[in-house]
Amino acid sequence: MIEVDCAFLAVALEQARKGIYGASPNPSVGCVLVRGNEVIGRGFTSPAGGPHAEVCAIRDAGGRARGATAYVTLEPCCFYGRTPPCTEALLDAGVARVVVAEIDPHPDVRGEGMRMLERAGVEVEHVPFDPVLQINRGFRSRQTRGRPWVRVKIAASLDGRTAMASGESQWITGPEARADVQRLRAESCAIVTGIGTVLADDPQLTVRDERFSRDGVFRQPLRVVLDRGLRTPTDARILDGECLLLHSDDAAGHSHDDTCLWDGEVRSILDLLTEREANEVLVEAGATVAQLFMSSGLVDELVVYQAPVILGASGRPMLSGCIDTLAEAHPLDLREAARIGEDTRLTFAVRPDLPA
Ligand code: AOF
Ligand code: ZN
Repeated sequence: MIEVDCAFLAVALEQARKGIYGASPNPSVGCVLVRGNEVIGRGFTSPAGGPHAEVCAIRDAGGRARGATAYVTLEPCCFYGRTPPCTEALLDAGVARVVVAEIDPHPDVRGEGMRMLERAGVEVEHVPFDPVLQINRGFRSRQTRGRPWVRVKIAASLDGRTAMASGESQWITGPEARADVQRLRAESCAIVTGIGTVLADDPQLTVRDERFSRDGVFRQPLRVVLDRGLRTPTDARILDGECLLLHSDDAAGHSHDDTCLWDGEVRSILDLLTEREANEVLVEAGATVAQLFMSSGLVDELVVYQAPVILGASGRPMLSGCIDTLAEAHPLDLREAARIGEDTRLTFAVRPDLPA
């Protein structure tokens, strides 16, 4: 039975994957309704305010849901948020059995969705299915750790240089790697960079790849500039769209309307982003900001795109910090090495995995 359950949870996971570029701040959830081994309805989470996966699947089944089994990647919600509880929708539709892959870590749910269904006579089963956990690591992090899931991305040469001494850096990695970075951005609710990068590259840090739009609409991440002195030029491209400038208390004013006082700590950036309901955060910056994050103990993943080129010892380093003894070296845990065009993408876990 567990094998059949996992097979249908895998179909539900395919649905959940369709929602990842649009669901935040909600988790992306997939749901399939099954009757006699036949999938009769499919659904995934709509952008915030829209129907959840279960409601979409029930609608897709067009009145055939009575007596069916619902396979959901996340426990059905049981409270009124922006939308009514899915537990009620499942009961109204007459679903007989619900199989859940992950308990919803939201404090108003945490098993209560399952208990509520059970009390109403529905057969409920929690079948832990690890492949679903990755999709909502950001949502889970925010609910259980009170901070977003954090990824640092660095593009470097074989000898670990990110730019020439002059700052010249476009482009070290190839077009395929840069297209892959579009995916990292699309998965992120916020992107953090530094004033050095803004002044040197005038980046947009937006998602522009059609693969990540939904019906032609892009969900752009909030861009955050660590700009202690508020030196971001008023015509900087990063100020187009949602952008937050973090500054110190002796900074002069700025005409931009979204600025915030910042004490220089990574923890306070993450507190601010948690308040803004950011699930996943991407750091795309130079050596100073990358160092600030890597040394904070608050980074979950490091992604390095390594180009087959040597830039030499005068090039800029990946991180600005100096380490004197091997004992103080930063240990990393290599999770994946993949070839992306001519480059290599190395994915490292920086902290232990989140508890499920
Ligand atoms: C589900 N199915 O597809 C998702 C769920 O404000 P609302 O009404 O959109 O509710 C958001 C909460 O619902 C979110 O914090 C999380 O606990 C849960 N997400 N639940 O049954 C879904 N996305
Ligand atoms: Zn729901």
